[in-house]
Amino acid sequence: MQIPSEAGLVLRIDAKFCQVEIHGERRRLPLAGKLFEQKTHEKRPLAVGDHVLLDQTGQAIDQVLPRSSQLHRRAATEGEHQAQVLAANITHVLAVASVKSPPFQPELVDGLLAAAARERIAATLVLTKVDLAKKAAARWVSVYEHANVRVLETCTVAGKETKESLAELAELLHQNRSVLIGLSGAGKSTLLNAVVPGVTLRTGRLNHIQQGRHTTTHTELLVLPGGGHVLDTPGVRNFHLFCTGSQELQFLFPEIAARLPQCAFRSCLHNGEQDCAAQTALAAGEIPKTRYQSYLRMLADALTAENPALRSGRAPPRGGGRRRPR
Ligand SMILES: Nc1nc2c(ncn2[C@@H]2O[C@H](COP(=O)(O)OP(=O)(O)O)[C@@H](O)[C@H]2O)c(=O)[nH]1
Ligand SMILES: [Mg+2]
Ligand SMILES: [Zn+2]
Repeated sequence: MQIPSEAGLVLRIDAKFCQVEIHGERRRLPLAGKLFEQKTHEKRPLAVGDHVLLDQTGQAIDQVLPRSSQLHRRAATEGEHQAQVLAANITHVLAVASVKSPPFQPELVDGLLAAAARERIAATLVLTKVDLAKKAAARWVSVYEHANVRVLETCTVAGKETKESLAELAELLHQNRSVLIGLSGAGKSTLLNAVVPGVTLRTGRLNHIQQGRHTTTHTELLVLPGGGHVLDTPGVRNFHLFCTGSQELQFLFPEIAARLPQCAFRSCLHNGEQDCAAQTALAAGEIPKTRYQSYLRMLADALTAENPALRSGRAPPRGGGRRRPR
């Protein structure tokens, strides 16, 4: 996509203003009222990472240019049909998850990876604090190997640094416009401080975070010396996909979709159907349990969105109703 030279890059969004990099300068600019009037399915008119144009006076943001990619989730507080765009125009998603303190949350990680896959954005799982639980780290590495996900095992504690994986992370950061996303306290800001010279983000003591205090309070796109941009985000607790169809979902879980050709039904959702190869693989330990559970939870979500009658809290139909055999 060609970005016009007069376009600015949104680095940070505050209550009434945005910080924009434009013509090599950092400016604080308001949004023109018309941006709020356009009805879209998005919660806010623009996101960090957006390319924008100014109005004729050059004093307000007037237009948001089409995005090459976006990482979005279903807005937590709004209706089901609103999306929250966490980052626009990014080329790499870094799902950051500690192996311990706070505990690894497979459903959150799987939601992030699925959202990236859906937008065809490359993704890496960054396991942090491997010094605290080496065995658990190895287990998660093997789970995500099945999913063809690149995993970096990291530790930033002085004297125990995982030099090789931190160097790989630095390389990734310099080559991409990336977003670091995961639970609060996972170690995102600490990672950036460790691998990007000159960056000193505030990091938090975990006991503060457990009381619900985030140390990274806003999302800001950092321009890295040596190339690349990175977005350090405050923590996300959950990540629900926005408007993903039940048939489309399995293709975001490569190790599950790979079984479809062997299932009895061409449209198998691997949700209790007869002769389902994915369920056989699960029973044989060839598909990790946590990945399958994440898939089933997201499937229940997708089926509910497609069939509002299910919204009363009833379980999704097992076997997915009528199926056409092969
Ligand atoms: N043991 C251990 N603690 C870490 C490591 N990385 C970060 N921490 C701690 O985890 C806490 C949260 O880190 P922070 O970077 O603020 O997390 P964020 O909310 O994801 O940005 C801090 O107290 C860090 O010192 C690590 O590799 N090992
Ligand atoms: Mg932080
Ligand atoms: Zn199946």
